[in-house]
Amino acid sequence: MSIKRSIVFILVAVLFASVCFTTAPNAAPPEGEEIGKIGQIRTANGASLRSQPTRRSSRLSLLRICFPVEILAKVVGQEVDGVNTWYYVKAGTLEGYVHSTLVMLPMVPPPKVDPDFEAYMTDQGFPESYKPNLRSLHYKYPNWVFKAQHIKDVDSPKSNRKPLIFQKALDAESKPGINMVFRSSLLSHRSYESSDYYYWNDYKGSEMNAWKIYDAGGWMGASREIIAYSLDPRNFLNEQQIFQFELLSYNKEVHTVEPVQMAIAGTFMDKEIDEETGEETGEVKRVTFTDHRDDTTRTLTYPEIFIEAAEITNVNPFFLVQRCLMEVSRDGSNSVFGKVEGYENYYNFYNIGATAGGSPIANGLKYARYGRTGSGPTADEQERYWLPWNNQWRAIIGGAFWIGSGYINKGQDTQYSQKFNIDGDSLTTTYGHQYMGNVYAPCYEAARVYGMYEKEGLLNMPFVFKIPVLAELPEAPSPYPTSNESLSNWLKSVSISAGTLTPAFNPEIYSYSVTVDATVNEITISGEPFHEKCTVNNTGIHPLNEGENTIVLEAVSERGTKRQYTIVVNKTDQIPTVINPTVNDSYVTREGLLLNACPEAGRNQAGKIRAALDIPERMTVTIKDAMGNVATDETLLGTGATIEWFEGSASSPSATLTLVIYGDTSGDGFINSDDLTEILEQMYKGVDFPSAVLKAMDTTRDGFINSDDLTDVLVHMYKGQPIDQQ
Ligand SMILES: [Ca+2]
Ligand SMILES: [Ca+2]
Repeated sequence: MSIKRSIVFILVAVLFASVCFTTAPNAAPPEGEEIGKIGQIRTANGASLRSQPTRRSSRLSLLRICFPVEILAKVVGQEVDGVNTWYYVKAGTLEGYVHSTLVMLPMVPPPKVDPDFEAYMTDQGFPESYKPNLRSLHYKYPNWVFKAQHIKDVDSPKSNRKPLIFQKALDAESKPGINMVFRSSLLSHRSYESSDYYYWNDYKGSEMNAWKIYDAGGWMGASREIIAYSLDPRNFLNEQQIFQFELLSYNKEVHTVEPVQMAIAGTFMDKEIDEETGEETGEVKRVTFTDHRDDTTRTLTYPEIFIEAAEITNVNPFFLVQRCLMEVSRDGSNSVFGKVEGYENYYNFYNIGATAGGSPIANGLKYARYGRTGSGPTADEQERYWLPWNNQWRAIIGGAFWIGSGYINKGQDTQYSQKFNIDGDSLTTTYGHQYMGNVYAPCYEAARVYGMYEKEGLLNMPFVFKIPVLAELPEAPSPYPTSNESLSNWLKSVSISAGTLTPAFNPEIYSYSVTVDATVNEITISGEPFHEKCTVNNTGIHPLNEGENTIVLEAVSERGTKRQYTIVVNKTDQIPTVINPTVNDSYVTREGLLLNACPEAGRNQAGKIRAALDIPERMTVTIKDAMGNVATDETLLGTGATIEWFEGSASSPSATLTLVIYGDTSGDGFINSDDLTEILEQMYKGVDFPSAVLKAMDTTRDGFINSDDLTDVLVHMYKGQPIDQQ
């Protein structure tokens, strides 16, 4: 370990220990062999990031497949499956231990240049940014064949196709509803577009309310970043993920009998079994059957049948064998022995139609014998899929037709292209006809297929990889998003201490104006975000100059993205005239209060009060209830309601009256037990109330709030005797 790195290590350790001491248990940087490479998680089930190199230690995070990890050191830890090597890694912002078998290490470059392979790559037209990993792959697996698929833009003329630009493919694949991630995905993998993310539901506390859920499985829209990562072929040029590009159609040059023989070695399709002893006889297994095309009797080995299936259906025979073994296992299941009662001599090598429920195998054999209708194959099924599958040869070839018909024989002959149907020359609708919504599907499929070949020791087979090449790729491969921070930066409300926002506040309107008069020297602005981890800059007190004052509220998401709400405060030179308000109809004004609005007589209704006001020309009156909401004529007002006279567009009132209804302390316009409770709280607990409320509590007007006032309220409540309101 270099000195520099050691110092960094110690600093990181100190920071980590001091910052996080009270939270999760932390990994401590270990002594160990320095690695300093970027690997990635290779297991479909993900990998636990642990605080110590043991499975018993606490789990800091679950890292999903393909998550990049910087391997800082290699250490000895708990032995798992015979391996005691663990890596100390940096994964996103976290550091901890991962068992070494869960990490795919970067490829090793070849020791020297291979001029033939260089010429081959140039001939194929691979961009430079593809070449380093292809060199490493070729060095380790010289039998592998890499074909460049130059992706064409569907919008260019058919006769003169142009290369598809990466950003254009990304735009098309980023449209809502095309690519999805599962509900436990990192926040940076989820879309925050308005069609996918409901920012206004965040405050309800459950994040599930905040995303559009596409089906019962809880799928959410994928972020542009994870789509870019998944779409950029250069991210998958390692020995595992390259299986996203495995050619699933037949390639005569490499898909020959010998490798298929390798693929089925040791399985139920390999050697004859002695009926008596149950032991293998050493004889290669052969199948004798009637070829329905010319009614001849033929005998073939299983590898020969799979090659014939490939020749006839154009599906990769390795893929067919792999699909077969995945479905019926290496020892075979009852789907392939032709001995199930009622289905003797019927076969289903890929479990097609073996729907769950009841017995899947019986369902599959029912399909083999009777087709979809369950009462005998239709003419179409006989023609297209060779149903009924009444011998092994017909079942393997007919099933290959069935498998190939959906995607492979329509040109979508890689896992990648079944997910991203971006080629303009595709036989199906470009950007449509995508097998799955799950944006991670090609990664998982590649891991599964690679894992199987690896386990069987078949990685040296001559696989063909059809690798898409897009134009104008970003210089560096689009990175795997690792952040788990929110992007929500919408404001729920904005309040200002003077004037009125025009238009009224809306989280998706970003420009407002406010007019204030010459008496307003400063304005206080506050903003409340929807998301608890969103912060707001530029709130607080702003001094005002005459003319336009621009204030930009900046809502900053947890991840640091900003959303601006601009408020232009226009301070005029107007100085509002101060007037002495007059109210008719036996309402009483005293010391800024409006009195005698007896609730029993309905005199506290806003419309009735408004009708009694004297409103000079050029003035308007705003009436607000005790909560500060603008009242309509029907609103019943209580103590604390305000009546304000404004001159022209002035923001400060020329006069203000505050309503007091003696006995109504809660401000709702009724005198009842709520008010009694408040009076008791004031009397016995000294709870503080606004001055208008304190006035309303003193029904006897003697300057004290005591049992006399309480009696007035009780007598009013139980005997209906009005409280004097004058
Ligand atoms: Ca009340
Ligand atoms: Ca009193």
